[in-house]
Amino acid sequence: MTQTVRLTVGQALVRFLANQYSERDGLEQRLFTGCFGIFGHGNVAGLGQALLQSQIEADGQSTETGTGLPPDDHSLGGRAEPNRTPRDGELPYYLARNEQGMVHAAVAYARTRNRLQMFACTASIGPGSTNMVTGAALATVDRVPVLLLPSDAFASRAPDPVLQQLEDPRDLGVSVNDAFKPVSRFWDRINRPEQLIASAPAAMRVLTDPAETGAVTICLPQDVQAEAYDWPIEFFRRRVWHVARPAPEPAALARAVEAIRQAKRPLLVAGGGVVYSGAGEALRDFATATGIPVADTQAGKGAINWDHPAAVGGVGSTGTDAANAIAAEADLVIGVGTRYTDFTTASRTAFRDPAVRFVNVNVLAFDAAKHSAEMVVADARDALVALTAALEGYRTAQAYQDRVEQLVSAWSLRVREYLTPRGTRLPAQTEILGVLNELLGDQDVLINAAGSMPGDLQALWRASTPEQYHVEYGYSCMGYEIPAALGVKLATPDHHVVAVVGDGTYQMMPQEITTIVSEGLKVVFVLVQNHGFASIGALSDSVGSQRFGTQYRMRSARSGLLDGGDVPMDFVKNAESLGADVLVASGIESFRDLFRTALASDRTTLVHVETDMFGPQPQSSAWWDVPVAETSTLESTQRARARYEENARARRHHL
Ligand SMILES: Cc1ncc(C[n+]2csc(CCOP(=O)(O)OP(=O)(O)O)c2C)c(N)n1
Ligand SMILES: [Mg+2]
Repeated sequence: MTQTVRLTVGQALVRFLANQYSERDGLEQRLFTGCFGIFGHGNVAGLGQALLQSQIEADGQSTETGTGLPPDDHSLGGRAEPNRTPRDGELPYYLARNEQGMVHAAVAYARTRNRLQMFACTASIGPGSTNMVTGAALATVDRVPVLLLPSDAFASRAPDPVLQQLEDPRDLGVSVNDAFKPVSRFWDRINRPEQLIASAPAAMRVLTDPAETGAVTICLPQDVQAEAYDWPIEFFRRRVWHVARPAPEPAALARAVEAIRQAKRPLLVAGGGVVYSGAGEALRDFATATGIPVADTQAGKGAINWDHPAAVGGVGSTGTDAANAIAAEADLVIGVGTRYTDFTTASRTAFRDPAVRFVNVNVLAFDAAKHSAEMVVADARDALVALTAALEGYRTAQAYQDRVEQLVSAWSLRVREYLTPRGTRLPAQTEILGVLNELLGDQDVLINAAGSMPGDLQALWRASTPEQYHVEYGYSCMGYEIPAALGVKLATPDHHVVAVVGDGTYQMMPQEITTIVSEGLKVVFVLVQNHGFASIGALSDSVGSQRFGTQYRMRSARSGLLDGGDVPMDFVKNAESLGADVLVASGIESFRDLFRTALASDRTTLVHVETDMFGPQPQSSAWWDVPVAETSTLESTQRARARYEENARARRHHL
């Protein structure tokens, strides 16, 4: 007879998650480091009770928590050494402040752990759950695993409509959690306890599959979470998920090799897949052996060190002039682990040789097939090693290598110009980035996601390792940076974690600062205060919309518009009130000093620096397709439309 154990669905899920492991290259580790959560009536008695019980059982001492104890000395200072390495059978709980923030933190954690370790997130029903939808989309777009456990209305429907329940008169099976379907790689709802036996392993498979991974959503009706069932004991056995390195098919590899051997001006584009695969060394060896230049995307930056002779920097709309010149002339593009977003292809204008062909190496066939490429559906590291071996004797011509070198050294001079302080009262943002690039070590982490900084960073940041460069640009989600600092710090506690945050993005999601402080973690924030949207302001200008609605100004009594004085929002007091130390810099030298102070401090610190919204910023040689009004009474718009039509002529399909 099968041995069983009687547990609630919440208890069974926690026990199951605590027994999952991942393995790649012989390294076996816990798949789930913990569970972020915010409790409400949807999960407090279900998953909440189960998380508490797992913690108490792991303590093995009493059946009560330590909540009655007085707070320790560290409760305000953030000096404690957190030690939440999960114990056997335990899923440590982390209290976040906003559900979107907790998903961002979980994603940042999983990205830093190369998708081999991750978090679950539990939310109450209704708003708590739908707050996670944006985080789910980010995870799925960026191909980073996170397990989402939104609570759902009663499966029994007995008390319907329960507080916060959406009612659809045509379909009583619909809930707000159906909104997770398009942004999840796997979606299920557990209406009967035993459904979890099929659902949980299926979810683990997707989370640990390099091609399919993203947000995985298991909706848990609040009555079912607390319902007991007799679970077969084997359901909770230790389970190891082997993270695959699919090998390249010999025939596909041969076709790729043939295409590369014929190429005179090949260019390799390294995407995030190179990083997740740990293919940095294989990439550098490939480039050294073949002389093929390597450009990178936002997610792939650092996979090749910036000073490698083959490295040409970021490619595309915010790329370097060197990479874009080479892309324009390339007769073969080798895309490795990239999904070719519009920023990478400069909205399909980057690759201009009429006869350009593509070879794509990707674990996901969907991406490998893009631009009518020769498809190599395989792990990036193993495919690069195989390609390097099969290409023995092949090398690009010396003249081509010389041209690459010339373009790169010309670009280096431009970089120096942007990073060098100009001595103005308000520094340019690029000067700030220059100081950060100078003072951060190879394993320290810089975080950014939205605004004008990702573009400047892609063009100017010199990354020696991929760990150093954590820019979320698949979803470019304002509000990511602060919660991401929490996730990255949990993943890499021994290194500095620095999030550069725009004033716009800060106002979207500052509250996880409190979570960081409450966890006793130390990170550094750099708040770049330019009183509005430098990014969208410049974009607005370029499309003829005159920077409309892109500055934080008071509504003026005279004009009735938002063009009065600066809004007296006090970021310093705000960050202090959340528990951070704040240092206010004035000018670039003061910023350098205070940033050093912040690095040396053992407390979470925000360095506030005011910058010049108007730059200067690196002007890209490549285009980004943002349609301009076809008809307008504004001359600025009419001029922008003429420019748009001119640029759009270069846009092409690669068929
Ligand atoms: C959640 C979200 N809303 C809107 C946008 C569109 N958007 C991109 S950048 C930006 C302004 C960012 O302002 P700030 O953080 O001050 O950075 P800056 O542009 O000044 O560098 C906006 C509104 C976005 N990317 N994400
Ligand atoms: Mg701003």
